[in-house]
Amino acid sequence: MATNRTFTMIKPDAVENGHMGKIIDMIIQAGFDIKAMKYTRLSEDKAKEFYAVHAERPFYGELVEYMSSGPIVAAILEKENAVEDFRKLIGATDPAEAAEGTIRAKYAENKGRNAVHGSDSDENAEIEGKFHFAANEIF
Ligand code: IDP
Ligand code: MG
Repeated sequence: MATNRTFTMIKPDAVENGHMGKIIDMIIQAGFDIKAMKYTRLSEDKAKEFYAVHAERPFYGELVEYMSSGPIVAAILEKENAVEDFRKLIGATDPAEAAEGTIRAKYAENKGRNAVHGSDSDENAEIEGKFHFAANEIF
């Protein structure tokens, strides 16, 4: 059953490039309620753990280095059909393939430094949300 929640990170490139506010505004304007949010930084170990499913991929080392390279915004978002609708709002992994008007089309640098994360399933949304937030940080 759909939980109507998803998890996102505004990634280091987007924060560094000054897009944090515009991305949060797009998320709110698209109808997502913010249930939890923090400005934080992943340690190398935490980035390794978060992306463990990609450990065998050739870009894993690069991904871990990038995701721990600077501050991020982590957030839990709520909306009907949250996971699927948020993936639509962010667009394809590679901004060159992302639909016009999506967050990645507007703000991502490339396939690796692609501005935002969005959970790919209800199950992962829950796991990823709990990875970043304690129960008393979720509203
Ligand atoms: P997703 O973020 O759209 O779900 P995934 O395939 O789950 O994409 O990959 C996780 C993250 O790994 C991507 O968002 C991107 O930052 C990075 N990544 C994916 N594919 C590549 C690649 O081919 N080169 C470099 N980085 C990549
Ligand atoms: Mg993914």
